[in-house]
Amino acid sequence: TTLTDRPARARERLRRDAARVLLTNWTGTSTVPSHTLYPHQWSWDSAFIAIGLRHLSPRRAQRELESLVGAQWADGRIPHIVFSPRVPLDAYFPSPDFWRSSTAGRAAGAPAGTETSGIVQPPVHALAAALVHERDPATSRRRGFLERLYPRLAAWHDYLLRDRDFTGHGLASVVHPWEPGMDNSPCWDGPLRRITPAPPESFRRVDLTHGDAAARPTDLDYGRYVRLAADYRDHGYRDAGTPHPFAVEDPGFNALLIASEHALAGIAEQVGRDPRPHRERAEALTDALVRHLWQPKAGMFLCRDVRGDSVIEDRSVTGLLPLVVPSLPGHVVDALLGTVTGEHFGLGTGTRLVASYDLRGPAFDPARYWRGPAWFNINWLLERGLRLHGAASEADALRRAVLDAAGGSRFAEYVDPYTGEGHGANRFSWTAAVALDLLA
Ligand code: 9YW
Repeated sequence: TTLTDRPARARERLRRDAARVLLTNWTGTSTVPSHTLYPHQWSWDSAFIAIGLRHLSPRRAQRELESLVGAQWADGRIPHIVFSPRVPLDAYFPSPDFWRSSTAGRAAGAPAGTETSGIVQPPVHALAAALVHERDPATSRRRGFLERLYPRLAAWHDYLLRDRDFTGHGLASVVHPWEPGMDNSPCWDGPLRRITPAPPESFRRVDLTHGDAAARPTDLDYGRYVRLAADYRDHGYRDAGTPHPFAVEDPGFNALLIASEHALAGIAEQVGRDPRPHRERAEALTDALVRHLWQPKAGMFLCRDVRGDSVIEDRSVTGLLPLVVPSLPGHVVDALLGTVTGEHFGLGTGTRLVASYDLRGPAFDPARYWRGPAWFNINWLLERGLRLHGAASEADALRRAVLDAAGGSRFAEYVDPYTGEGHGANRFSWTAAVALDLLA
């Protein structure tokens, strides 16, 4: 059967259930990923949420992105969390009194009236803004949506390429495992070994009151996350002054920057600005990505440990995300398509959805967060990438599998890639959002 064979009633039920998740998780200005586990606004979550919300309310989807960029720092960074002042401090850790953005981040341009984290997440926002605009250009124009977003998105990309290019490769580095959005990926195990964890008694994990410890990062991971974030904060969140002992060139993060830079070219055109600098930057980034992170023997992109000056050999799904990049060399596309369906990711042969980590890798665990489970935002990106590069039947199959797993798991945060069994929070916003988008 194909997607269109899915009985109309089942599609309608899934659409209604997904819509209900997004309506319930809307706070009035933005959407929480989950009321229990993540009760504030998260940066890349908001981008995926807006992509789904545009089918329910284009205006609300615009506001989702506007409220996020409203917390942008003067140096251009879009913080990974925008804290809601209405949520108690002990509802999430690290809380605003840990990050202290409005005081510790003042020199880097943190806003005075809003508390945020000081790190970032993958730059998928310009892509989201373009898709939100396309859904209802008239409302977007009437509200001046793109006019307001364009300079902010351009400043965001400028920040990444100005302050985060540590190697001179022309790629952005991430400086904390939370930044690529894949917290406990086995790729970070090596670089993290150099970091002395903060003592366990110096912080209290709130996540374990909502989540199963076996499906979450470990205490040792958390100690290191805390140490890195506190050091960045204590250096005023200034990249030039911080040693950044954890620095990684991540292919997925940079691929999303490329896709967003292409989207920004389209947005520039819409608002009467010159799109060419964005196209040129997208092409330069694509060349740098292929030159520095493509690994022909692995048939995929691999991360680079900037401090250790070495390739990180673990195969993470981040290395397949460059499929969203339009102008990749043909041999790279062919190899990536082979890897998605090959023994390490097994799409269509073993797994239902693409796993977050190598099925054959030594650290693979089908239930532990970013060490194996399949994630819906990632599978949405891969569906798009497969379609972009002409693998229509694989894209159709993945679309169907995402919808089945989303509905079957009650919109779980992440699922076992083999069985589709849900883990983490349920009624998770981006899961509902990408399902709505794939149904549209
Ligand atoms: C954290 C909110 C975020 C996601 C990340 C995911 C997790 C933990 O939850 O991060 O405390 O920030 O790894 O990708 O954006 O859904």
